[in-house]
Amino acid sequence: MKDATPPVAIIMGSQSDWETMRHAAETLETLEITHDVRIVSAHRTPDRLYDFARGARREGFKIIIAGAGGAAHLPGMTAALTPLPVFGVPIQSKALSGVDSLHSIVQMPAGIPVGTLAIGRAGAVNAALLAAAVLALTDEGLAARLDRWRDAQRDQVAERPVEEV
Ligand code: RP5
Repeated sequence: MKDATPPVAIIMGSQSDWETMRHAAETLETLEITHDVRIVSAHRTPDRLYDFARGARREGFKIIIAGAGGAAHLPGMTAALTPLPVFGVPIQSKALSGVDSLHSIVQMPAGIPVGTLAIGRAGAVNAALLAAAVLALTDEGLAARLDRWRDAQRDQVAERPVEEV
């Protein structure tokens, strides 16, 4: 029997994006949220993008996290092709430090939303946490895990700074 489709798809424009996007995957794993990870390039594999995005809802995905850098059209084109929520992660590019990626992803025209996160690792982690928060609306077990994750994060913050050597 075929395994059930996981609720979250993580897609990225290139193998080189994985160094950033693995933080989204690791965060989902910490929260026990199953996910699929794929390389889908808006420019180099446009047919793969079309097939994935057009079929994502039918396949059973609920949320798509899309990371891309530079001329980062992947999140926006994915959002144009599926009604599923799309969270975009701007990859920190070498030439322009990710400002190019951020501007490419964030400036969507009214009517096709992409929930755009911060550049780099913070964006990847937060995309996973946002996906978790959405899924937790209808999953009490996940809601409890997310509460515990936030409690643990809070408990790690010292009251006062220490001298760093
Ligand atoms: C984008 O081009 C990818 O998302 C990646 O961030 C960037 C560079 O890709 P590579 O040349 O490293 O494959 O499409």
